[in-house]
Amino acid sequence: PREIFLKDYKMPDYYFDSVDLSFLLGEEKTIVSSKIIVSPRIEGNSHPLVLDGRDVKLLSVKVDDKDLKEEDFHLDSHHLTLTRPPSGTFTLEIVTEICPQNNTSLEGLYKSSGNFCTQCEAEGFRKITFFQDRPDVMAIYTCRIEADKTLYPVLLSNGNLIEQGDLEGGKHYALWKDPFKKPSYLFALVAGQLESRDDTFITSSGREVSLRIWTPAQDLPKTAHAMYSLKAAMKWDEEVFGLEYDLDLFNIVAVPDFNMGAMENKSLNIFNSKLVLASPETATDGDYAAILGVIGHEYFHNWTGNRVTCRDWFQLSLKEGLTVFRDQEFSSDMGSRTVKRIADVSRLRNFQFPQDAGPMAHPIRPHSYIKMDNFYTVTVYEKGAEVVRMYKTLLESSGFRKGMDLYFKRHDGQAVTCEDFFAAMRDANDADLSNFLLWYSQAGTPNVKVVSSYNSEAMTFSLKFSQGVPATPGQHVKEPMFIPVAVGLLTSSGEDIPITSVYHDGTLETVMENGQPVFTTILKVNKKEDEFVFANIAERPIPSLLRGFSAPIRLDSDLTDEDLFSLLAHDSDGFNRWEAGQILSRKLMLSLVADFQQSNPLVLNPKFVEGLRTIIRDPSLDKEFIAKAVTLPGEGEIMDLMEVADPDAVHAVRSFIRKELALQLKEEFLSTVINNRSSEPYTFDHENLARRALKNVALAYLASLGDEELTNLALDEYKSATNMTDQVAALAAIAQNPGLAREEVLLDFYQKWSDDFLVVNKWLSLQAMSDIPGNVANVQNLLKHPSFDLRNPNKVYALVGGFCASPVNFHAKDGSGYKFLGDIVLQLDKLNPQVASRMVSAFSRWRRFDDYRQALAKEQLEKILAANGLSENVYEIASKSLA
Ligand code: B3K
Ligand code: ZN
Repeated sequence: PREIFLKDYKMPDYYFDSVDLSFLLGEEKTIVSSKIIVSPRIEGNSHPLVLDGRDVKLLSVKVDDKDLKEEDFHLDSHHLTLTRPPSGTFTLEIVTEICPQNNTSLEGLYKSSGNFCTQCEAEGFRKITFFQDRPDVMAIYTCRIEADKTLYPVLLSNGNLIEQGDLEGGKHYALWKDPFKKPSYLFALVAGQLESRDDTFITSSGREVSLRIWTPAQDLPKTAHAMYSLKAAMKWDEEVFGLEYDLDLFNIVAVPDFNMGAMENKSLNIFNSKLVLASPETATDGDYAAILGVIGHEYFHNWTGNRVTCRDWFQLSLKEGLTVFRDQEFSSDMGSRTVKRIADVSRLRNFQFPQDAGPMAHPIRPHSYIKMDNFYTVTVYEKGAEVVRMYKTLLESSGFRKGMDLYFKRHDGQAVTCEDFFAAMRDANDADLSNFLLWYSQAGTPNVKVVSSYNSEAMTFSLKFSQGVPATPGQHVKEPMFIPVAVGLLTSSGEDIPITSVYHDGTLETVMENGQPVFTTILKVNKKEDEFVFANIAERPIPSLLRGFSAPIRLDSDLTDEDLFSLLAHDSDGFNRWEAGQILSRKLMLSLVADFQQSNPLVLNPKFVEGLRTIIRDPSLDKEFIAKAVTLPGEGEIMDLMEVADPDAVHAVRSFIRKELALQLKEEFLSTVINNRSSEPYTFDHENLARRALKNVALAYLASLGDEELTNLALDEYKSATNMTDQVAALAAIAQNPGLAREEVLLDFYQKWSDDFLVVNKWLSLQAMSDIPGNVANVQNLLKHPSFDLRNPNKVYALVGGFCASPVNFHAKDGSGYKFLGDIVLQLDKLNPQVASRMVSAFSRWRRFDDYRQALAKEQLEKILAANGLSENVYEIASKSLA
């Protein structure tokens, strides 16, 4: 396998001005013809034209209407090379044959539930025809689709429908033209038996846009929330960024077999069904929220990704980090900003921080890759979004908007780089962003330590920061980063202290806004050691550090437990109020883990219990916030903080605290369950989803005790549930403990929902993630269950992915979990390398565990690497994990 480097980027020698595609969709094979107008980038250049192609059979190739002579081209398994193309602009016509029916990789053209669909990002277009399959080659496309009319009544592609009609032999055709230039990765085609939910949206300039969401007929009733989400996203992008939709038609198609969540193909978004279909009976609040976010995300790509795209795949975060940031902001504005921030930061800590500390660590703009698919990561996406968020923190909303406006003004219709985005932000604001670009090139999560001191005579309060970025593969020496730290100061009774001026680098900076003191200020930490001194501070304050999680770092402060309890009770920054509780929880869990390892008795700090009791009882707090605040950090997050990760100890401690809280806060949890029931029909609005979230967290605590009374309470909740949120929450609560109740309710749930594959996936994943001892055998059996299918990614993510997310069973000391995954990865790799590679990633942190487990995991990685015909996808993850 060959590694590709950012530093080797070269502009293409040829551009494609227009691409006319024609598809004859058949049951055995599909014939693809393409007619491309090719121009040399530099007039008179005589470079060969290298086209990418994979698993495509070449039927013919013509240049300017003449068959190309054998000596003028060269064909190998990955390329078609025109060795002596004409010197000026010319017409290239290629005919290929492909077999979508046998394409289990789900990239290129494939079949899902009898329908044809495509997935081209990143490099799937080359599985359709020979092409310069790179994002800096942008062209105007037409697409003619011909197929059997009964089997494939609906024929869709990008842009506008120009022509359609019937043909002989029961066939029909459609001709689509996309007026916008695009790279091949945004091409899409869908053909099948689908029906649409139709609606319209009037843009701010008065253009009427037809909106259509396509699914099999029986699923149409479940598309209402997706349509609502789409319209909300269109309106939000106009209001917040002044960005309007640019065509008269916007299509979304839902397909059950899809590697990722969704794809932003120009005007023809293709979605994994689970991110479109929802009804109160079958989808949870979590599903509703995910649909809102992802429908928004793909729609927002129309500007950040499609109108302005990436020069090369190393720049992926240019569109993904930015678009994730945009979808996060959208969801915040549609719900609770604080709770959304908490959820996003938890995700970052649980998944991205571990990646940044492991063998696959890479900067948000990687320096190299073997297989690009492996770099659609939490680092490129979620850390990328944090980097975009820091611009907004530094430049404020209005400055950020100016930067966005300039970015579109400069680059609409272009394929650009992360520096271009940076330059637009800087230039629009005349800002000094000094070494901010290091966020794009340095991997690893910065460690920042802060020491505070108060000087009562001078009435000053000092914060001394020191920072360091850990070494990561290929990057041993790091430079100090530019870190915006949002800080507020609290009095001992919890009030915000007005901030007027801060000394830094020997100068006194006034931080007033409109002549008024501020309550939060942004400290720009950008040296290895950096000190900031607040002036006019009349008492020793409690600092509220990194408000809103203003930078993706690990912060270590000298706050005492007393300070943290005070922040938990009073901080005016909702995020930091939650964070204070989390810091306390992390400390508590780590110290109990040490006790557990030394066989000391486990005792829960009563102050911690009282802190949570106050939160639960506080009627002024948002219920969803309370639900988050009483949820302990995940086991992965704690293992990530340990010298040697000990899954058994972490699991035992987390279970102990949960049970202890359930016992000591039983009255509070019981009344929470009782007071938050509702007989009203389901609505997905903040008040109701917050109510359900809190009730179900309380129920889970209570049911963790496993006694009969509380199990019966959960059973009653299960039986009386009128929506999936409550039903599956009650099921999960009961299923925490092995026993008859668990078995019965799991069986009942399956029998109720066996016809709904999305609900069945919840049933699979709930069992897969279970921490009941020896669960690997149960998961093995589920592999053989009629509802499971190794070719469907959602099912693999639910069952195999779910299993690997359960630390105790995946990391079982007998190696059964590792062996299970090793075997499955090899089977999966033959069908779908992208999915196999996502699964093998569960091994990548193997060095974090004890020697015994290390040996077992290593054995599996070696077994995988030794297999014949291993995909590049799995090879890259497995070999880098072992390196
Ligand atoms: N851009 C797509 C990702 C496709 C990845 C294919 N390996 C989804 C998204 O981020 O919107
Ligand atoms: Zn995206």
